[in-house]
Amino acid sequence: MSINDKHLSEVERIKAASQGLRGTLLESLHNPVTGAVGEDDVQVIKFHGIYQQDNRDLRVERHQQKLEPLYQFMARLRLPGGVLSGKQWLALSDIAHTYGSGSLRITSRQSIQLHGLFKSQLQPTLQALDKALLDTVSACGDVNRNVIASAAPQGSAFHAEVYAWAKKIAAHLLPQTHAYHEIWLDGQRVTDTEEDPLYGLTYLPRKFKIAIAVPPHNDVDVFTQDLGFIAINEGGRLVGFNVCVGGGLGRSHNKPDTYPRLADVCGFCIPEQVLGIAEAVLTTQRDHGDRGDRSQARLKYTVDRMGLAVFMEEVRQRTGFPLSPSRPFHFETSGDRFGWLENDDGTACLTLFIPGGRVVDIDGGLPLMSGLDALARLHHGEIRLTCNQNLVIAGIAPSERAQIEDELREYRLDGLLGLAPIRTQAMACVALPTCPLAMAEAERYLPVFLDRLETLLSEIGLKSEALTVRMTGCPNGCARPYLAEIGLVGKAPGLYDLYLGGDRVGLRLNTLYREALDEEALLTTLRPLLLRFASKHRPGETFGDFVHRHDVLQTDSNHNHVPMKTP
Ligand code: SRM
Ligand code: SF4
Repeated sequence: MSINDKHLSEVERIKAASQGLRGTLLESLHNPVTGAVGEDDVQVIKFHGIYQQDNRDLRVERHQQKLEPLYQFMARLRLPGGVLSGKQWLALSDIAHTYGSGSLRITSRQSIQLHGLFKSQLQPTLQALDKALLDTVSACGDVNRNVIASAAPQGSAFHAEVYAWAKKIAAHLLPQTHAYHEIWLDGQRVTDTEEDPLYGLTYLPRKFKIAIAVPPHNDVDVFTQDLGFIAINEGGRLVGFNVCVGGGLGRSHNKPDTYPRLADVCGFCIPEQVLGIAEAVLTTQRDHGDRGDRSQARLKYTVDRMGLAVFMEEVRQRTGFPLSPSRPFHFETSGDRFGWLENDDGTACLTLFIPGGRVVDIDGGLPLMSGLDALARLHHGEIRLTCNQNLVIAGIAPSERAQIEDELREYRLDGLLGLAPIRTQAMACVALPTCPLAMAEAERYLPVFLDRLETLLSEIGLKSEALTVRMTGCPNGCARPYLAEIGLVGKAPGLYDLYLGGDRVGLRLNTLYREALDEEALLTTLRPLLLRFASKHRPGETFGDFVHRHDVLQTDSNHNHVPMKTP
């Protein structure tokens, strides 16, 4: 019996009946009785890069007033490689103020989310995005998601080549339906077949993610992707990519058959083979992924069920060529390097830390949005987003630099450059109030927790330690907490599971250390470990490596391996 002979999940029925991802969205949009879209359309709209949400802070109040939840939508951009022009940034800022919550959220996949859009604002929002040559096609749903690529080194010709491949892969794997144009832009029904030439009628069993890393930077966390490419630079030339298959982080509490898994390095390909490999891995997952149980549907489970060697043999048959042996590579960082960096071509880049990835003007606080708007107005180069939710003003000409420095001071953004590394290396997912799956706070609570952790580190003499802390509001792993030296995974309001022992380059998963701790318990648990680290660590050793080396952690799951195996 094949894996898909069993009962198909409800989402499979919805996709098959969606008429090329149209569903009944047009009717839903024009239904004045509710702020929501129809039940099936909640699934269909995701393929257009949009999620239906409600403001969870207001749930109880709305319920007491006998009102339906305050339905609102989040729109996520498709932005391969995370590159925007200054003009596009300004358009986004304008859209956020006109239709959204007045903030832009830089995501852990190098994209931007607009939150707080009401149903009636969706069409105008997507039309305004279209005018700025931006869209949200396939930013969510059971398709290939935003293709991400290292944001560093920002200015080299090598990086430009890698970025071009990210765009080519994204274009190659884009669904062909005209539904997006029809529903959001011009309303004209174009005759197209309902069966996508690549994805078929029911698309993929689950989301599919691709990244390209440019060593020595693993800012994309390449081993957490369904399919990862590691760009190989020989003599300054892009000679090809190591191919990594089978990564993914999502898991559920109390469901041991769900787990994070790092991808395996399966071999090497030349650039001209990349599109073929991406298509073959994607279609192997399309045909062999579990369509009955969505918690088992990601490619990592398909790989573990089939066996890596069998999976890769299927890929080989589809491409018609074998992979060559993988080439040596070396990662030194997975975080961002902040401040000014000179590029090969005489220009410079300025990487700015964006707290929680949230770009907003805070009343009486930092005017971050206005400041970035001012920079976008005067900057003629690109703006790049990083997979650590930060932002790079890229390609700054020497003549621009003084003006940019003036604006930084004017809007007090220069203050973001001098923060303690414990803050700038940290990451949190969105969580409350918009994420329906959040069990605890993350983005809003991380700064509070870091205040206390920073004080503790100062007391112990570890203030300048660039420890990685990643926090999520549930075990789905959106801020990639399972790679952090200290990973905090929400279990219930105010309670977090504590994971320890990740490295700083994304080669090792951390391990569950203690469950369901509140703030006090987290700090009292961490204190003796940090004290021991402060007095006993080897020169240059990180906290994650230290706890991993010592008998602090329990023996690990089978899935916590350094991803260097070849089939
Ligand atoms: Fe995520 C679902 C936010 C990166 C694993 N993620 C969600 C949703 C859409 C909740 C939902 O399904 O209704 C969250 C929306 C919250 C909100 O209000 O905005 C959400 N995920 C995010 C973002 C915005 C986190 C952030 O703070 O930056 C990231 C958007 C990325 C993008 O631009 O495309 C984001 N999500 C990730 C990552 C990290 C990555 O891709 O590098 C992961 C872990 C890697 C992986 O996929 O395994 C991730 N998100 C999930 C999962 C678990 C998937 C699984 O295999 O089990 C879910 C839940 C699901 O799909 O059922 C999820
Ligand atoms: Fe929501 Fe959980 Fe993802 Fe955080 S990790 S954004 S709480 S789904």
